[in-house]
Amino acid sequence: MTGVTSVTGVAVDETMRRVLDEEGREVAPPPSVPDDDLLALHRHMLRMRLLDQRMLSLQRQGRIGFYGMATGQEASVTGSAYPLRKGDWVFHALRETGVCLWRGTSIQELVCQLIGNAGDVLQGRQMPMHFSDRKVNSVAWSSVIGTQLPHAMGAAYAAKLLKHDTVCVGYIGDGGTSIGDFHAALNFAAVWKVPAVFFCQNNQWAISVPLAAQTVSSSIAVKAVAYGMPGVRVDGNDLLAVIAAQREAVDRARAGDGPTLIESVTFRMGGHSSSDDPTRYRDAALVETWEKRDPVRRFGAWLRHRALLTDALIEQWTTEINDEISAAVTAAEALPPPGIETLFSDVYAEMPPHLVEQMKYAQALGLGTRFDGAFPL
Ligand SMILES: Cc1ncc(C[n+]2csc(CCOP(=O)(O)OP(=O)(O)O)c2C)c(N)n1
Repeated sequence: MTGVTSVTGVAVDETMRRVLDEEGREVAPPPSVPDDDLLALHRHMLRMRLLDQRMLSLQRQGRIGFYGMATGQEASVTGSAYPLRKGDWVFHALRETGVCLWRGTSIQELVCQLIGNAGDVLQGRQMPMHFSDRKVNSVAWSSVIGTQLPHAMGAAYAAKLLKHDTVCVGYIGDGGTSIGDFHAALNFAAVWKVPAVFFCQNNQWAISVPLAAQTVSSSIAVKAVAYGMPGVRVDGNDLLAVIAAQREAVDRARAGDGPTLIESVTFRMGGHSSSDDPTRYRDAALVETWEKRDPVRRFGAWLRHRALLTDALIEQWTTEINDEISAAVTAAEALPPPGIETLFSDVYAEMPPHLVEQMKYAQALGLGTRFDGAFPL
C-alpha cells in the first residue's frame, strides 16, 4: 500500500482498490451483497448503457436538444448509489443521472425533462439533462462545475446540526477538482466533521483537457491529506470495489466520523456531451485500451463465474429495457409543453395579486412555452 498520513493522523491510500481483475476474477473478498441485488445492479448498468445509446440517437434526430452520456462509467455511478439509504441526499451533476434512476426516477420522467414538457418534474426550467428529482432527494444543480460540493457540505452541516441520520454525497469530475469550490467544501467539511462523502469520478477528461493537464498531484485521492480526511482510490470500473469503498465512506459519515474523498478511476468512453467530438483530441488507441476494461462486461463475467447470469437473462433484460425506453419516448413525445401557469408558480407560497392577474392574462391569450434550439455546451 502506498500511503500518506495527514497531520491529523488520517491515512490516505493511493493504491487503487480492486475486487475484480479485468477478466472479472476475484482478487480481493467481495462486499456482502444479496444475489437479487447483484442481478439488479447488473441490470441497472445495462439500463444506463442502453438508455445512453437511445438518447444519443434521439439527439442526433433532433428530437431532444442535448444529452450527456455516462457510457463506461456505469459501475462508478451505480456502485456509488447502492450503499445509500432512501433518506440520504445526492448532489450530482451531468454524469450521475443513473443515481436518480437507481433511486426511483423513471425513464419517462428523464425523457420528459430532456424535452422540457408538461411531464418534466422540473417544469421545463432547466437545461436538458440538468436533471434532478425531489422525490429521490436529488438536489438541483447548475452547469457551473464544482458547485455541488459546497452544497453537499452545507446540507451535511445542516443534517449534523439537526441531528438527522442522513448522509450527503457530493459528486464531482476530475476537472471540477481544480475549482475553488472543491477546496472550500472539503476544508469546511473536515473542520466541521460533517456527514458527507465527496465522490470524484475521475474519467480522465474534462471535455478536451486530459487529467495530466489538470493536476500534477500523484492522484486526486491524495488531495484529501491536506484536509485531514481519508482519501480512497478505487477502480471505478469495478462495481464491487466501488460499492465497498462507498459503503465504508457512507458508514463512516453516518457514524459521525466525518467526510471522505473517494477517487473513482474510470473513463469517459463517449464525448463530453452530444455536442462534443472526442476524436478531435484523443487517440483511438487509448479508447480501445479502456474498452477492454468495460465495467458491465467485467461484473457480468464475475456473475457468470458464480452461475448467476446467463445469455438468456441478458437477452430478456435487453428486450424489457428497450421496450421501457420506447414506451417512455412515445409517452413523453405525446405531452404538451408545460402550462403557461408554471411560469408563475413556485415562487411565492401565496401568489401576489399582480402575478395572478398576469397569469390569467397569459392564460386567456393561450400563450405556451416551447424551446426547439440546440445547446452549444
Ligand atoms: C466553472 C466552470 N468552468 C467551466 C465550465 C465549462 N465546462 C463544462 S463541463 C466541463 C468539464 C467538466 O469536466 P469534469 O469536472 O472532469 O467532469 P466530467 O464532465 O468529465 O464528468 C467544463 C470545463 C463550467 N461549466 N463551469
